[in-house]
Amino acid sequence: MLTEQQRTDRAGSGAPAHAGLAAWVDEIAGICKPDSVVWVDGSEAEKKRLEKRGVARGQLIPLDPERFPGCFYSRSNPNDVARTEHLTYICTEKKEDAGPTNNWMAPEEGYKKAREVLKGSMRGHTLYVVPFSMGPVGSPFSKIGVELTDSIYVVLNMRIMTRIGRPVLDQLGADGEFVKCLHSKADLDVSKRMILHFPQDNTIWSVGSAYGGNALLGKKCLALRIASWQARKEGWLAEHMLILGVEHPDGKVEYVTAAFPSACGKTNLAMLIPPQGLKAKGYRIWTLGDDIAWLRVGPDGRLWACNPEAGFFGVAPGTNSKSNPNAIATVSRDTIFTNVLLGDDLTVWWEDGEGAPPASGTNWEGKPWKPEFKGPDGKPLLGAHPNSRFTAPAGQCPSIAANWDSPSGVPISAIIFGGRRERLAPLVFESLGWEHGVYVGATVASERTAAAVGKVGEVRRDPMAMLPFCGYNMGDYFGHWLEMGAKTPKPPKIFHVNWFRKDEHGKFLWPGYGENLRVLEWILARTRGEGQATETPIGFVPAKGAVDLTGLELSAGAMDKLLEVKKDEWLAELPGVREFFDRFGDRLPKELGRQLDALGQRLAS
Ligand code: GTP
Ligand code: SPV
Ligand code: MN
Repeated sequence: MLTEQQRTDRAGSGAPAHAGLAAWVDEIAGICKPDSVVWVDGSEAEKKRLEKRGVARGQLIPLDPERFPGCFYSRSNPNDVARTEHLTYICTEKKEDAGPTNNWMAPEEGYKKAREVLKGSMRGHTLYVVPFSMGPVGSPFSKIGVELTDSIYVVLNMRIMTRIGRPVLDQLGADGEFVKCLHSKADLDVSKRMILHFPQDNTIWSVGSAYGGNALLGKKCLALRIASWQARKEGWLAEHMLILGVEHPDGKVEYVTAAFPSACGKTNLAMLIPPQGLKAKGYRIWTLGDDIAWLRVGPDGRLWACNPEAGFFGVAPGTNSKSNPNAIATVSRDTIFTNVLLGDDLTVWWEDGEGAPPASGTNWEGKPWKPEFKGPDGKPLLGAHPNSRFTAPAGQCPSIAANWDSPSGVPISAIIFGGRRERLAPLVFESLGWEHGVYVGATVASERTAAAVGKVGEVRRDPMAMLPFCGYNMGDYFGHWLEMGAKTPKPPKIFHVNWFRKDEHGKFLWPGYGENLRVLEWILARTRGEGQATETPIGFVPAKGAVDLTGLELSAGAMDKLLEVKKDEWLAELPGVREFFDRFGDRLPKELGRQLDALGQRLAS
């Protein structure tokens, strides 16, 4: 317990009037034993102090102030460069409540194991207290968290990715509710790494990692795993989705959300620039979010979406001024680059990046690097890790919507699911209605990417792109989706896209990126009851000529291949779906079983 004097001192140091928060910080400090505790206020002066300290401690490297003003480089431990799904746990009282797709640990055991690692883990370090709001401070969508961390890198990233500091404490008041987020790098030992979620205690404990989704606890841990649990209880949705607006020539803007698995194109789609051939139509795309959307039923009976984040933590490799000019402009200043190539001239570069690489530098592993160097496999030595990232404020994006941080969110016309599949899934199809749309989302499959540790390329089921992020039993989650449709008077239509279908030579059939607007155009036409379509067993696909291909040179027959629905291939997919569904036992909503049977019948007839 604190003495009165300690309380007064703390008030002077920026600590809150919130007794519960103060007591919790004391408790954690008692376990981790930091040399000091600093309450983060979010000010500019504080940012400068932290940057200086990060540089002095070798955690940050300032980049060339001419070419990258306000930017820093950071390299995480080579064993710590992607989310570790196998070390991520949902710690509910009952194992069934975490469900068959999550790792589970009993809460008592989770706390005990992590406490062993946390004991004294912050000796010689400072414990930073970071109050943050997911969503605009004070918006009915928003949730408050407080992250305790021993990493300056985490504080500076949280400063970009969320709203932090004083205004959040003021909003929290003396007794507001908050998610208790504890993060300690500890000694970055993989064998002691664990990312634990205690949804019943509104608590997250992450130890032994300093990488993105493992350590920036507002992002996947709070805004998806804990929030999905809260959303089910409170009747809304927390989803792994981008939000974008399509402005029509008459100035009207329609909004869509899209859920694609990690590293499958959300940031790119959210920042899309209309291709040359469609320019004449006068479209503009506005970015509202690139990774997470929280959706609620609005007073008008539609679904409204809000981006709980305030920045982008985007994949660097492949980002260049041809694929994503808006992202390149966004990261031109005040950005943190993680695990890309650091040039000796204090610039950064990544594979398929912007311009020529530097003559020499240090790669993501800390190895000397030159363009001609080869790795142990005889291939060019990678400068950047495939999951290297940039962290940049959303407001810096040239396509950011004026209303991107509107407290009421934006009304959604279409929900799009998608995966990365060489075969099977056509470029786009429309579901037959909400229930079928939920089936389509629940059966999304995608090839693994470098965003998580594991075998890249392997196809796995990734329902609603939420497999690694749903904080409870996914059978119940499907049920919640079905209920949300039933209680939304004017639900959006649900679609599925696949930008990644390949030809027999292994080349992408669809050019993707900006050209994806052609598909969005058809999707939005369908939501207005326009747009020609052909009904197939899996849903509606665009009729011949219904996707505007003006100015696009596709190889002969490519569009037919892209829209082809092969009954035998889809039939062959069904046993795998059934097997997946069976894993949920009686937690699987009956409706999904009916949808699967009905699809089987449509395919067989
Ligand atoms: P997370 O941040 O991990 O959630 O990823 P994301 O879904 O935002 O993916 P992102 O937009 O960063 O894209 C990941 C990779 O997919 C990059 O290498 C892109 O170049 C590539 N990509 C994005 N859009 C397309 C597309 O339309 N076609 C093709 N072929 N590749 C794409
Ligand atoms: C993802 O993997 O989906 C990301 C990056 O957006 S991370 O923050 O690491 O989760
Ligand atoms: Mn993501």
